[in-house]
Amino acid sequence: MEAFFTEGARVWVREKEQLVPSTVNSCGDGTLVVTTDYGEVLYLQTAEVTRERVYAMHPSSNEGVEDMSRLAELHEAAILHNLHLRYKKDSIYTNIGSILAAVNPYKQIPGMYDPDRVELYSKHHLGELPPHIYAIANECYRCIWKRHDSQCVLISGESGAGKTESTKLLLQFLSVMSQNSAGTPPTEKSTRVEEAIVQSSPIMEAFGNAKTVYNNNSSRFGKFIQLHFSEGGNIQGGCVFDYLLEKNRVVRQNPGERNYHIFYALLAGATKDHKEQYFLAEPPESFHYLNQSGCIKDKSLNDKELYNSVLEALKVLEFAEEESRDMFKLLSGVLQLGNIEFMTAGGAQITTKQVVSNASDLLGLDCFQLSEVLTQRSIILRGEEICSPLTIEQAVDSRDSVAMALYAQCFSWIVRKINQKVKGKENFKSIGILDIFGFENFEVNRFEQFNINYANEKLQEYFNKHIFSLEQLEYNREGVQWDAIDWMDNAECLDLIEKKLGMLALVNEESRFPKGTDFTLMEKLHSRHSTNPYYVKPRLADHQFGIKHYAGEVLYDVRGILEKNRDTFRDDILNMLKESRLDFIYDLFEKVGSRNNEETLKMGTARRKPTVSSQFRDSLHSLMGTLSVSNPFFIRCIKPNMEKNPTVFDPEVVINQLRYSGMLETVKIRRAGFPVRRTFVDFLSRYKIISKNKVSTVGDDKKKNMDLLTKYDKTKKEWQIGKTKVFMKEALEQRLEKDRDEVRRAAAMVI
Ligand code: AOV
Ligand code: MG
Repeated sequence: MEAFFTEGARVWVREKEQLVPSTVNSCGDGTLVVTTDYGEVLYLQTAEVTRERVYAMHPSSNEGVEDMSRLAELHEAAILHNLHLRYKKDSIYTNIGSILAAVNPYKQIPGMYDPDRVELYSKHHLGELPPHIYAIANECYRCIWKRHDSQCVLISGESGAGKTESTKLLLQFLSVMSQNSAGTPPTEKSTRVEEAIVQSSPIMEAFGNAKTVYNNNSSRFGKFIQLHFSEGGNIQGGCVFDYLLEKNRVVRQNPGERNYHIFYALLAGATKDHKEQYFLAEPPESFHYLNQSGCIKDKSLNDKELYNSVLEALKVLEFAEEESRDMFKLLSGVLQLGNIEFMTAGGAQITTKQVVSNASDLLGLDCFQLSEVLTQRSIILRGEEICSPLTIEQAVDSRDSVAMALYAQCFSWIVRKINQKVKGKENFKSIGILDIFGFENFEVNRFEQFNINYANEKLQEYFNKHIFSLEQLEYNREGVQWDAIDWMDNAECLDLIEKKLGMLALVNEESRFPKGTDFTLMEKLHSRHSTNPYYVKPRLADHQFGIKHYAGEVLYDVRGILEKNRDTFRDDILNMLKESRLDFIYDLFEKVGSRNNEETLKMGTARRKPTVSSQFRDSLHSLMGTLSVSNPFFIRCIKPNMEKNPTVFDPEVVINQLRYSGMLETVKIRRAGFPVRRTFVDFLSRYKIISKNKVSTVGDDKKKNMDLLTKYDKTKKEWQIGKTKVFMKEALEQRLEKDRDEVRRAAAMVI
């Protein structure tokens, strides 16, 4: 039978295995003409149009839903379409129960984050107002008291998806809640902790973010911010943990990318006097550390404005004037270092004497000593100093290692300073917010990407564990009936990376092995893992290995991995820095331990300190430990296109992210499951207040609870009773909470 659709009807059309939302243009004369929502016009022979190929869309899919667990049609195209519909209306947030999907709008949406929105969302329960990051922040805040435990918000998404912006919005909301809370007001004299925490963002971003091909403000370090709340609801203190700053960027950038924002900001914003004193009068193009990538400016980045906001933030955080000055001197010194050039004449010789002298001035170093360490290496052997000349390449490396060490130490110092400022009591509960560097797959991927993607893999594991495996376990344990859901487990990929004899272990083993090179490492990786389905041994490239990550296959360049992982720093260079006339520089390096001192120099036992990747692994594990004792909220950030464009919703780009993040399965499990659970006692004590007059007072807790739940939902669709707990859908909990609030409010008015 010939299919017939009226003009303007909304349909799903199956094209290349994928369902595409479309509108019927015409139907007749043997042809069905439709325009897809992604702009394509399709001509189909009506005789071939089967129910498989074209079918009417459910009205709910046409209107869009705020919570995807309410979608009438459940397939990935429907989820994609729902996000698209909402995106077109500037509704970038969509709920999946209490999980939030956030599509990056790449533009400011008017009114979206105004103070009155904070106010509004703080007064409503999750689900009562349209989805918003403030609604999640509010729920998280309330949960401290509702659940009596610490909370955390885990923000995931690939590079440029919007994690850091989301983090700032959460901080902003929580800071307002803290200020408005009924708790004891903090002393007014010094900067309030909330303000200091909010103001730490511009500083950390200036020093830790940079333009990459994926994101003009890409975080090149991971951070976990913990806010400590008092029982009265205000922030009493906080703590920032930072992870693995990409220090290589200080000396080298890929085409189209930039160094850390702060360098350009300094050059754009410093006063004339400072520019002269710090040798900054030349434009950014004249600095080797800024001109290698061909990218100095971007219209989305305002370097001068950033400089001013950093100065402002430094003031709020009460950095002393000398401290700020020392920091800027260090940055200027790094820029000068980059301009030191060499030529060969029986070993490397410096050709830019004036630049060395400028750098020494700024860093408080002895000019002669600096020239020496850059061109020759000296070691003390049995009490005697032995010098050997360096090649140009080695001289450049030593110059770069000084620059990187200065910058990395300065960054750690800033984080320490911020922590001193925001430190406070930790006697109640906390909210932690995790903002890491997103998944990356560049043309060339190195050690940094290996670690970044490993961290993302870990975060995905955490998500899977919470959303899928713990959930199923709990239903089984409590004897709750429900349909099991298949999900994509990334445990095997993580095993490949971090288990015993896994890739990390090999990298570390080879780093400790004195004769190890990048190529011996690659051979070992290939020979031990090439049969692993998650490992990729490229057919052609002789310097690459690959991993099939949850978010896609990435090839890594093995060259440079061992050196970066060892992260050794020459003793003679370290000693020179420790002799700086400037207290600031001296302090930065005072505690940096010597790695190659005499006793460890004996080959074989050298490099006892943990390698970069093993430190990173340990810090990730310890972070996971912290997270596992708090109640998690998840925000999944989604990039609508790869061009940073505010108008394009690229279905291919989005669907890929939905797939690898397990969005469809998440919607399914949220729909099938009962994500809210409370023990019988807990449930009763919380909702006793609304059960008065509604349920009989006889019977045990379980019976009383069942009575109340039945009053709310006779069909039992929204709740189940387990062995020790009540299980509910989020919507039912929201109704209970609302009624509880009303009763309490009414009671308060009577008094
Ligand atoms: P990321 O943190 O997830 O990437 P960002 O949070 O830096 O990504 O977002 C990238 C850019 O997208 C921002 O600089 C904004 O221009 C824009 N953007 C993101 N979220 C919003 C929003 N809610 N409203 C308006 N614009 C937004 V990386 O740090 O690269 O993984 O390592
Ligand atoms: Mg970021």
